[in-house]
Amino acid sequence: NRVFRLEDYRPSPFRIPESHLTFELEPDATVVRAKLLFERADDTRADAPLVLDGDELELIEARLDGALLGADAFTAAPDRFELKAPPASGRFTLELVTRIVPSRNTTLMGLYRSGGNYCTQCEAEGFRRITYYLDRPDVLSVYTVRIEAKKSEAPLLLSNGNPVENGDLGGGRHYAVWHDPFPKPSYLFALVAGDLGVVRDRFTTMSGRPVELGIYVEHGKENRAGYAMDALRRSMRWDEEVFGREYDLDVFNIVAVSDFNMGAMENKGLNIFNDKYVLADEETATDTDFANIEAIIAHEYFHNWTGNRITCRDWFQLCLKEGLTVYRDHEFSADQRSRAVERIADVRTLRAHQFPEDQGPLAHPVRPRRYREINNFYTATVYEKGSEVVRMIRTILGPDDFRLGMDLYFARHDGDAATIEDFITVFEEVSGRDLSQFALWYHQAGTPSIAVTSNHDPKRGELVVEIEQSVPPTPGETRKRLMHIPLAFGLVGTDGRDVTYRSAEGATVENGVIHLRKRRHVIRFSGLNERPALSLNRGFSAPVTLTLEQKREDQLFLARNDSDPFSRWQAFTKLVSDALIDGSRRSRGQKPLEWPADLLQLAGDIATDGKLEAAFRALTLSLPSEADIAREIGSNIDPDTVHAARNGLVFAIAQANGERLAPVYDSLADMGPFSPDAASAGRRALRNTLLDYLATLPGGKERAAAHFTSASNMTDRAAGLSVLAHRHSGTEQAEQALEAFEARFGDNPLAMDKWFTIQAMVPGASTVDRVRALTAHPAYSGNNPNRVRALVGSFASGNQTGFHRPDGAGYRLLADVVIDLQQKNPQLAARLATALRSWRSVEPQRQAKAREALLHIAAVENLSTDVRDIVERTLA
Ligand code: DPP
Ligand code: ZN
Repeated sequence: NRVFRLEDYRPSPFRIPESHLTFELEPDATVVRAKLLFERADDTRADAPLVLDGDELELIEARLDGALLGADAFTAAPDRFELKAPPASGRFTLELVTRIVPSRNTTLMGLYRSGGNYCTQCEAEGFRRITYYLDRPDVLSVYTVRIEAKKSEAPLLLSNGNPVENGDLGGGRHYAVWHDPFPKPSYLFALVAGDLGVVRDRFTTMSGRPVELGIYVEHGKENRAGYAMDALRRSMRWDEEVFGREYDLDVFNIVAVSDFNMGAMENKGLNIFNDKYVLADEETATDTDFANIEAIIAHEYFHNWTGNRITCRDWFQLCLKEGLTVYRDHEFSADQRSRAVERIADVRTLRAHQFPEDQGPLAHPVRPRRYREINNFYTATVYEKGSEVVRMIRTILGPDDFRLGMDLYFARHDGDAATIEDFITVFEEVSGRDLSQFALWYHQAGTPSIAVTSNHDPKRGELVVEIEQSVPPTPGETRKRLMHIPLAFGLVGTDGRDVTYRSAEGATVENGVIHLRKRRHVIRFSGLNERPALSLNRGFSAPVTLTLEQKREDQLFLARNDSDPFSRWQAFTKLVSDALIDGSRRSRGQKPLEWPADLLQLAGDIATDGKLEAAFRALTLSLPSEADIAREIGSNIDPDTVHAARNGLVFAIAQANGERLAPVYDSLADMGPFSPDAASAGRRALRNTLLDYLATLPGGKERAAAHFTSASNMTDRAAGLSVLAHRHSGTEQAEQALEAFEARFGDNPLAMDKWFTIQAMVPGASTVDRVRALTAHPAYSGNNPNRVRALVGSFASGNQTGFHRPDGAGYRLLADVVIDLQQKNPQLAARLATALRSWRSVEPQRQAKAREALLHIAAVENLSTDVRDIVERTLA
């Protein structure tokens, strides 16, 4: 199948200034009448035919300027419509009537049914499953949408833009008309029809425009939409205050649906959400759920400017809207919560998801140059690394020029389908800087690696820092160019404060940032009589892997004293990682585990340091995951030894500090009414993290059981259950807790997802069988993406010892699920299959089994493009 290449981009030969759509909704036969006004774009051949995209469409009728078209005037296949000789004037109206079957649409792309309602998902190429169209993001059109449906089945009729008209059609049917005055690409089209409850609010924009807000959920779930509404109002205000962006329609609606491939979708004026990212209350949602809701509500809302008002020229530019919008939602969360804690959490996510992608067979640049299936490029690289690149632009320019650049971007490109070059240019113009070398961050794949040594000369009062950069080869890119890497740093004196130096030579050093541009820099900091500790890549200013030759005493010192909390976390985590890598090696060699006493002591000191934010302590004490450690080890991994090492360190920290930890745990006991705010969530996080340690000590099982039983919110309850199930698997307490949870939440699918995930994550060889058995549980559904991800997805990506069972049973389970899903829901199946992407880094026996599983999938006949693309790239 076909490969799409960036260099093949050509502007569309036609524009569609107006699109008038009428939907006659029926679950088994929906008729779509599209009346499209076409204009030939002036710079093309006047005799070129008009070719429209389709996907599984059935054409009923075609009219040109009102006249029925004869069969010889066009060709229509399920995936393509061609008007052979468009009128010479170049301006004409084409009316196309198609029939589609929402009830049989299991791909969750186009128009489909979820929970008895109609909904749509059109990004990236789902609109062509609704009608024939120029389904590409650089064709912008003003949409008027008329929806007709049975009143009893669909009292609610929504689309993009503002409501203009509604009425009765007789025969129990009614209609509504929506008009969106902002030209938009087809991927932002949305329609929802059904019977839903609503929560309403109002927002007055900074210029005084009133906006009606609505969040639509299944009846009876309205009281779980309050937090999402609050997050929406805060997002709207924040975008005004921080980016000067005002909302632009009379209404803003959000609809929560239970069958959704992504987190949510930013359709103009009508966001459609996975209900997991709307519904929350203390009884059913964890603090993590609340934080995710806040972030995703903000993300989709922010797309109104970065994505909708300014969209992408083509799908290669996906990061133009996604990386930038992730950057904006990260900033929002940092402002709403604790900046340091958010940064640590974001970096953990980046390293857990983007680094393995960048270091494996699926590596691609933030702006890819080729794809076979665009659905497979909604990746951590495009999103998370894309956000890091924007963040680096701000680091290089400083906040004022960055804001000027953003203002210019909005002013210059409003209404455009833009490119990464457009984006970079505005920052070059406002700052007068040359960002051409920096732009490699968009064009070149792979995680740059930085090696650093430093040497202090007391006689000269000089600190000499040698820094070398390299970018490892990635698939299709063997030779790499040198990057412009902004490394934030500090030279930390004995009191923990940064010391000042007289001058720095050997690289551009400005505002606490070293700008690496060459392969090797030797930087001389002068005026330093005492040797400072080097704190490097502060705040993770550049997404690189850093090898810093540093004295252990400096690492311990920075972990205790660096004035930058992120750096303290980083220094501690580095010490822990090194210990865990060493522990894995010992475990592999069947040697006893040994841990440095100063590290155990440090962990206890952080846990009990009341001057540190609780959330920070919790994040620091939740040690790198087994997958993190495996990634650091890099090759020939035996996940069982990694597991043994990590468990061993948790136990050693608990043993060394247990007497200090228990009082802290007790002092954090839940008091007063629940609040999802960051400080309260931080206290719960710390208490729950401490429980995980204390659970390994005598009496720990009973403590965890009491924690679970007395929990008054889902955060504590799920944490208690998880500690019981993971640290005391198979015990009566664990089994009873699982049963109690099921009895209480059996009819709440989102809560049951936690139950599935906790069981899927039970370490050890027998979990494969448990996961297989759970696929037959009545609360499970192999058709619902949330269920599949909760059970099979978390098993494959989060359970190192279970998934990598030496006999390959974990890989086979994943392959079976992927094969079962690959036609029904190709997008979801392909996403699941990426869990095998790091197969070459495990030890040879497991590698062989993983390869078998991949080949087993590859051998399936009629493999969907999505899955074939992932499997073939993974095997290549
Ligand atoms: N819905 C996805 C997102 O907002 C794709 N646009 O990131
Ligand atoms: Zn997005």
